[in-house]
Amino acid sequence: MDKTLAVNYTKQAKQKLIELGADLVGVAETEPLQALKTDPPNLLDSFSRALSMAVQLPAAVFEMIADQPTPIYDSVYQTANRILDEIAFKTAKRLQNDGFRSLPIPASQVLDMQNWYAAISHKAVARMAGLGWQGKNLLLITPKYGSRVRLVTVLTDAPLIIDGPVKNRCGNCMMCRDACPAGAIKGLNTENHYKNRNEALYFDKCAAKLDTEFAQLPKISAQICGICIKVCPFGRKFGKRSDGFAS
Ligand code: B12
Repeated sequence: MDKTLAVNYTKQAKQKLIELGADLVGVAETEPLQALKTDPPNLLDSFSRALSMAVQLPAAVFEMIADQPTPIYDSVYQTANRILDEIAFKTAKRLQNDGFRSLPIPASQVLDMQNWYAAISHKAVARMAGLGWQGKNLLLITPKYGSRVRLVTVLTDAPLIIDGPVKNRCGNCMMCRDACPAGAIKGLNTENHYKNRNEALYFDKCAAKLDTEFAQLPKISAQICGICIKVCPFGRKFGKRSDGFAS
């Protein structure tokens, strides 16, 4: 495919994803992602590109979270995963119809429950696709919605034009570290990405809080929390009118 054709094809593909319900879309090159642990290990071998997509979550859900996840957050979490899986499925089908090998990676499927690993990290893909940076909470932080997004990935060999990573904007902010109910966030910054989870988190404390405490609460069906997402200053202003209409 020549460059102009690839530029137009990428533009159209991204537009289609927005129409399908994605709020943010970006393209990463898979070559640097080969350093990630994937399942299977050769997952990326026949794919040169990864499309990353994010859907925003309703802000009011986070306003209701105080010190533990709520049943409404649990429901929104399930719905977002369904929407993302559907967008990824339809995208992979569309790219395949255009002659490109394409694989949707599930939004929230854990393959190794002991060590908490999926097929591939959506956050790493999203960061390389320019959707945001890796914050002190280890989550992807987007300039517009903060961490109030869920992510999905489609691997493909379509010659899409790649986007680049964006600069980390956490600065000296420690709001997620101070609010974490597990005391799991170390508060260290990274220019690119953490070498491993334990560089950013006391990872076992985070996983234990979610798995043995929050996931056991009534009407909570998964290892969710939401507190470091809620307190992050990025995304807090989004969805709030400033023209007096709502007051
Ligand atoms: C298993 C899992 C968990 C486990 C383990 C979490 C973990 N950090 O690994 C538990 C149950 C503890 C958990 C908790 C949470 N999770 Co979770 N989880 C997953 C899941 C299914 C797999 C994660 C995985 O394989 N991690 C492996 C590790 C090594 O990767 P990582 O955490 O991304 O960190 C590394 C890479 O990002 C790497 N990296 C970053 N950029 C680059 C670039 C290059 C080139 C390379 C080589 C590496 C690299 O640096 C990090 C350190 O090595 C993903 C979905 C998915 N497929 O990604 C969701 C996911 C990460 N979870 C998510 C969320 C929101 C949460 C919670 C907030 C719970 C909630 N929903 O309320 C907490 C937050 C925990 C935290 N602060 O990290 C979202 C994150 C969205 C976002 N905005 O970032 C995801 C992406 C689900 C989704 N579809 O949106 N989760």
